[in-house]
Amino acid sequence: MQGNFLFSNQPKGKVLLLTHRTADPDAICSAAFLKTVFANKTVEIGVPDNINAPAKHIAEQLEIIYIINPDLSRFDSIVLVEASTAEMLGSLAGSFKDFKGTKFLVGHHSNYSHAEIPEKNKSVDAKAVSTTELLYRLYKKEKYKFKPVQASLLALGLIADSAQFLNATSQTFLSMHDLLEKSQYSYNELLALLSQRQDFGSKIAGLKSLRSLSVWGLGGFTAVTLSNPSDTAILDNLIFLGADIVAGLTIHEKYKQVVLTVHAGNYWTAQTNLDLSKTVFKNLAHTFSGSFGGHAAVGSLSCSAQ
Ligand SMILES: [Mn+2]
Repeated sequence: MQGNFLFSNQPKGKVLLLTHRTADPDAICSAAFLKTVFANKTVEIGVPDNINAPAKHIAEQLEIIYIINPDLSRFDSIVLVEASTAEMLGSLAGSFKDFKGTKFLVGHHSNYSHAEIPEKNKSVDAKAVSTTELLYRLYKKEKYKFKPVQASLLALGLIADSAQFLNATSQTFLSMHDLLEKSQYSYNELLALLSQRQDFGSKIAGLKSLRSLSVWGLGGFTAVTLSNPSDTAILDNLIFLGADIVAGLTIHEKYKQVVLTVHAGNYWTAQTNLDLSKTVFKNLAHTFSGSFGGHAAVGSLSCSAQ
């Protein structure tokens, strides 16, 4: 775990907690938790471009207010929440690069490309299953007294990013035990908060993306490929259905970007002992001049397309 600005060097002035593009439950819950612990007068949550269906549902239920594509120049400090590369900031990448205030970063991905952010302004741990787990551990160490809603936010990110404990470590269960005791919700109720309430259009898009699905038996592993999955939750669902490894290729016409996302199940990670992000995607990013992100069980590669 690197330098911990959360206690020693807190962001000053008006603070923006900025998630990655298409914010997911871990990103939105981490930002919402941080909003409750920062003492600054103005702390807002910003989301580049759009938010995914489960994160939107949580925000509605827990009354988390966020701004899509906020004006960055209104703020003195920006804390990136899980936005590990410039590409992950979508249409805000340019204005973040030009931002003159102080920049911070918190997250659990294994690779970060924001070289301009000093180490003392980063709080990252690739061993944490979710950013909320990282925040839980840090605040627990400081003997912080979690309020029920804070415990719920941290638990939600943890359940979501561990794919409902598919990628859990023994630490995840210890964290979850404590968070569940402190949360105002039961485990069932937390799962219901995470369940997607998709609109009609997204449901059709999600189901249609399964038409491109191919199944392969590769070296004793079940592998699934599909193109343009509407949401990365689909990849996790396919692991539940028996895939050991799932690859989705998404083409963002608007941003002229191609994104390859691979999710691996426990069987694949245990058998290969590979960290998808560090060992596979790092090399791919080098070969294709792209940027990579993720962690042991999730890898993503983003490249500019002509
Ligand atoms: Mn995460």
